[in-house]
Amino acid sequence: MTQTLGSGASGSGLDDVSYDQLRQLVGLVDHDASADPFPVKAMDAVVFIAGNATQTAWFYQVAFGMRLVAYSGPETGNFERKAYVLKSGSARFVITGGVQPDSPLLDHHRRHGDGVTDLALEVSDVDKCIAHARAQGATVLEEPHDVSDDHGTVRMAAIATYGETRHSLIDRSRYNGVYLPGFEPKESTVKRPEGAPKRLFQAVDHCVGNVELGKMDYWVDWYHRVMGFVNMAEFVGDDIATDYSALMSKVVSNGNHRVKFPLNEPAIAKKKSQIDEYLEFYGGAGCQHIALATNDIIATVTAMRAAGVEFLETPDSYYDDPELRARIGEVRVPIEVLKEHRILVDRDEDGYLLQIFTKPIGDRPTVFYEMIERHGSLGFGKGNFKALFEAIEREQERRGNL
Ligand code: TYF
Ligand code: FE
Repeated sequence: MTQTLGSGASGSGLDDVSYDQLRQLVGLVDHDASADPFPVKAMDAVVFIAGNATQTAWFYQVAFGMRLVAYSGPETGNFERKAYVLKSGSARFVITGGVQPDSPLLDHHRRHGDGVTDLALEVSDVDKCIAHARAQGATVLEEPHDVSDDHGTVRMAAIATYGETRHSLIDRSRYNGVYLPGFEPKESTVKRPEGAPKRLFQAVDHCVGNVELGKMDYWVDWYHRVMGFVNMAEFVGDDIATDYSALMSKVVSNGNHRVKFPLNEPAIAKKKSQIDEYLEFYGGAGCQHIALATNDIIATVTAMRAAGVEFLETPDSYYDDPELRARIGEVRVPIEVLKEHRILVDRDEDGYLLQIFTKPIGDRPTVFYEMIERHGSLGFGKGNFKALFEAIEREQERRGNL
């Protein structure tokens, strides 16, 4: 199959990722969407509010190797805010920031700091999704409406999810502009370093939400009812939670696993939960981390480190553990190479994955990133949870929040 997903109708060719590539990158499964009450095609965009969108857009170009493709702001007739659209493969980020002092974006930023305001979803039928969501009691923030320009028409709407986060629903099947009406094409002036990979990641793999204590099951049920999402096998239950993780976690996804949303809540454990730290500093529930799928995590991490990105440290003991070595077996590089780059590895019945986590990328200890390279595994690195959570707790302690 050579069908292309998630790049919209506007593909210049540069950003296209084939269905077969995506199947490997993010772990797709077969699914019949015809009976789906809320058919979701893909993430349309991860939309951020930043205290300084102009500089944050620069960060994603330099440190994450993303390509600037579009812009909207005072120069294009939007006097209230600036918005920069960045792409890497099928992944699209939109960085927004307030220009006028009374912009609601700045109020949002005052409450939450830099963070994700919208996990926008590409859907084939906005009206059908909204009718179903409304019948299931979801809060409709924007009714279905058309927006048009010379490049066609986009139909869109929005519903509320956890905290002040929203899901915009976007049907861009009748549109061939660069992003949305109101945006103009804009090219990066940042040059890719010599020898750097063409792009550092190809797709959004999953977007994790942190919700308040006791609310995880509410939101899992909400994604079942409102969006027809299904449970994925991987979860952190009571047993693991109190021993070392200090969190509980379940994963919901759309039918073919293209869109995966793990949901965390704090657990009462021996130490202050990393989820409580997030909730305190974000000011409530919100998006905790975005996992980005790469087909060469070594090259990706090398390029990101060279640009100054800081990753969590994994101790030597992780790599020297004979139990880990026995469980992991052969992977595409020697364990010594993973150790050199501090990349984590996990194996399950379907295959293995390589992953690494950045430190929080903003001023508040809230949003961070994961880079993930899948080789058959459809999981989230359950075997790494202990080592990972210990690394997160070391950082929490350095911040004085443990
Ligand atoms: O998305 C996941 O489930 C993994 C592991 O606070 C994880 O990336 C889970 C919770 C968390 C940090 C990472
Ligand atoms: Fe993750």
